[in-house]
Amino acid sequence: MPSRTASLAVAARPSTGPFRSDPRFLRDVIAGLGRERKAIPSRWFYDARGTEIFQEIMSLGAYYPTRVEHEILERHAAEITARLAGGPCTVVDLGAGDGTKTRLLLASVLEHSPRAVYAPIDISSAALENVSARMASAFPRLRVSPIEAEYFDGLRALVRRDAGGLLVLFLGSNIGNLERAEAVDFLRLLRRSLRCGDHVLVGFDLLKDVSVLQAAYDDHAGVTAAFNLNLLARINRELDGDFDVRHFEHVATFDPARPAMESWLRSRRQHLVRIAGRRFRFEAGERVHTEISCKYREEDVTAFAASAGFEEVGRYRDRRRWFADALWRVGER
Ligand code: AVJ
Repeated sequence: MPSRTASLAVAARPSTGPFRSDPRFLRDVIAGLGRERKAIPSRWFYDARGTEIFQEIMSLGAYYPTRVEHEILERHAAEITARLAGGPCTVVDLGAGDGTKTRLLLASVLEHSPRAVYAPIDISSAALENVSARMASAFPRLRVSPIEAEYFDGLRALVRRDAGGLLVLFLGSNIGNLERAEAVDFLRLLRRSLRCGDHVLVGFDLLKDVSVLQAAYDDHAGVTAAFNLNLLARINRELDGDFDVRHFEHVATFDPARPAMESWLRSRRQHLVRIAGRRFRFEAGERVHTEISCKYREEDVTAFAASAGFEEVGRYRDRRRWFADALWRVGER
């Protein structure tokens, strides 16, 4: 079970090669569209185009998570790094993106430990090169050690190689794409991959007014719609599909029971689609589930730390309490 969770989280990254498509993509699409309730995992959003559209989402006024977490790190980076008691020697970045938020932390880490190492872990060499180059030019004396690997393989290699303490970043509420049980598995595996005295900083998007959530996940400019619909275009490109993207529309709903925002692609009419030689029938109004973005209460964050076996060292929020970064420490086993 843990290894499945690991690859789930890892795959929330750009795809690997430009020409060959991942065989897991075909498998997930065939299985997901063959189900009674059709679904495609959100990990497949991030091909080159999807990554580009996600960058655009992050620059939207309505997409608050990036902005408010940036605010948190701007306000609290010094406090966070002061909590790291003597460390860390290595800042590990899981899902660095363009590294804008990580930069705020690194500036402060480097004040305490000038010999700190920056180690982004990613399965996409393009993403790694990009963020490594950005960090190296922002901090000319920073030691940058990119690791091209799945998250937990990369961590294992680091822990074996490095004597110093680690600070592992998992920002942006990427954890929200996991169902709760999967998130617990992920955090437990993370905890087990680390040593006593290591720290993690995990971003959680907090529950807030539904109108704010709705605007963020169904923006007026249609960027989130384009992001969601790109999944179908990617299937056409990589899996020999014949989706007419115009026959689908983006739908974002709020489920108060989870609570979570969910994304769907809704078929506007009854039609057939061919993918890799197979046929799939869509009814008018039928929806394909494509993403869950969990929203958390403060006590959920506390419960995650407890069930994964971390000790909470600090929790940092923006002024409106829309987002929280939790700093957890690995204690004695
Ligand atoms: C990258 C998973 C944090 O769930 O908010 C943005 C992805 N989906 N708009 C999120 C996303 C729709 C995003 N994460």
